[in-house]
Amino acid sequence: MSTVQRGAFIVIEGLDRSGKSTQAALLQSRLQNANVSVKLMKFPDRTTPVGKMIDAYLRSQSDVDDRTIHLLFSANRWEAVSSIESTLAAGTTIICDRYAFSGVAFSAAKGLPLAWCRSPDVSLPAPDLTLFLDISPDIAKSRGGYGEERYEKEELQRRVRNIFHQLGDELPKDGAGRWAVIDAGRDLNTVSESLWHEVAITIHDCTKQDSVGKLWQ
Ligand code: Z5A
Ligand code: MG
Repeated sequence: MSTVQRGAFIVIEGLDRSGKSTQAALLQSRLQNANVSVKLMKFPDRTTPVGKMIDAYLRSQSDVDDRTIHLLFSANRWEAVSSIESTLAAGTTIICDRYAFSGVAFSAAKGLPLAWCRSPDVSLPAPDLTLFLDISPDIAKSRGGYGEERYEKEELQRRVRNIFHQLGDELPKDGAGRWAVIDAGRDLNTVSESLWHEVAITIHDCTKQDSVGKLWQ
């Protein structure tokens, strides 16, 4: 009888327009070409009832109190937990475009206390690897589409970047649950190669572990 080795839980984080969605899609096809079973996820997941409320807020079609929207972003992750756990247990690797680090970084940058922001996401499935696509707000601003949604303002993005770095500094730089900083200001293929290097290490290592960890516990 063979045992299924679990998939890796890989999160891509970063500022707006750092290339997360572009790189997540590239990573997915590269893994598929290497015969790795892979699923792409994205937060916010705007397709669920909670996600539709978030979408209306982000597109400034509704106003929601800062704490309330924070809890909705978190609820949008919690509603996906059973799917994340069963997918990983079945041996499929997840590439997740934004996660709880975005949740804390954006709300804390608006002025909410960091500890308060973190608490609703405590004990979510912990990523085996978080790839932080680091980019200066100036370069991000020069990329397509910037400025269309609620949070796409330069000063806020600077504060968000600092909080991301603070959250990343708490995580290990090697081994399980590590945080890898990727210079996302480079050309698409160079960034993609850096991500591939980190992902290959994690997929190799994490399938030896039994179950996914718990975030911030
Ligand atoms: N948010 C929150 O507050 N709380 C939470 O818990 C969560 C999120 C989960 C919407 O997120 C907002 O929700 C976001 C955080 C907040 N705030 N804002 N603003 P979203 O993920 O839905 O946002 P998005 O619309 O997907 O945009 P994005 O993620 O910011 O962009 P991206 O995915 O990082 O970039 P991209 O779409 O891949 O690329 C952007 C452009 O740059 C595009 O034209 C590419 O062709 C180009 N590009 C990409 N890579 C390169 C390189 N290397 N060189 C040159 N050009 C490039
Ligand atoms: Mg995106």
